Amino acid sequence: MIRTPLCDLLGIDYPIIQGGMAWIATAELAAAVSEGGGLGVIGGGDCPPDYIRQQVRQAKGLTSRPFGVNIPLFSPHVSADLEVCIEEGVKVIFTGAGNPAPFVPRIKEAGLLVIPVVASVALAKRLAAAGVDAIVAEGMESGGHVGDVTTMPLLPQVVDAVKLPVIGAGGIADGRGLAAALALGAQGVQMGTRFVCATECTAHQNYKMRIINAGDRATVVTGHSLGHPVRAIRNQMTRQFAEMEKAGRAEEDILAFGTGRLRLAAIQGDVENGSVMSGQCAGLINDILPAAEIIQRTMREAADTIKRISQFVVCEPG
Ligand code: TUI
Repeated sequence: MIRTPLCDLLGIDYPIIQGGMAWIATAELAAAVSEGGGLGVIGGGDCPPDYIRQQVRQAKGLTSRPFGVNIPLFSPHVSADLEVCIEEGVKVIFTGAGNPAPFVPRIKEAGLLVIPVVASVALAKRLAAAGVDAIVAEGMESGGHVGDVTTMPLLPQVVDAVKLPVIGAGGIADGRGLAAALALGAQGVQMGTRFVCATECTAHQNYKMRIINAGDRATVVTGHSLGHPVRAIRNQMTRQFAEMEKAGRAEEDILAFGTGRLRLAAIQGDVENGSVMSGQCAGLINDILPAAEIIQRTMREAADTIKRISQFVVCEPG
């Protein structure tokens, strides 16, 4: 059994948070993760407030346990989506892909927890000063929009920089990863790609199979030229995208080319022309399991890992 103060803050049994992936983390997945003792998170993406309300109500119908909503800051609906979460009594707001400082006072005044996902020490410090409740430090091994520091150096630097619970993310898909994150000072982990391959995840089967069949070098990052790097499994779409960037095509052409690609892969199952966002840990994922089993297995493996490595600690002679 591994329990950290983060579990008490969030009202959960195990220090495992499910990444709030746009178009992928629907109410069904979030509720299944929360029912399994972790924290489920609905991916708000750039969806309008009615969709968020429907998703939150659906999740409430499936679980009485706490869950969160992730609102990426490039959404045109951030304020309206937040108000819906406040009205509906969501326990915790996660943010990504930007600086949520302007929204922190409203979220705190309404009594919700706010936990930003950050990719740098600088933003972690700024947000700690703005009054957030915890920080997810996400290394560039993660899927989707990425920063430029890997988890191994980022996580302990964020832990040292803020006096808040820190959650490790990026490259974590099993109990060894959870044990490693705890060793680096985290109080828990956020896993996205691992939960795409949960039975309850509504993403298209083709998307899940691309992750199952992926090896260690299956993902690539495109979008550097746009200042918005995104990690996804290499396919026709990433090759065309990279060619357009290399050819120096106009930014608006590349943006137009990329629009709607995640939805195309996740909902329609076109995993050649769509964007199959995934972390580098795809190579570690070999099965589709109920969310509760993913959580149980991760917890068991983490405890076994900690026991195994503690055997290497020997007393000094004399
Ligand atoms: O946000 C994420 N990952 C995401 S969001 C997303 S949605 C999407 N949909 C379609 C196409 C593209 C994306 C998919 N994946 N992770 C957290 C994260 N935040 N990673 C990097 C950052 C970040 C980067 C720069 C946060 C802040 C930042 O600068 C802000 C500032 O003002 O310093």
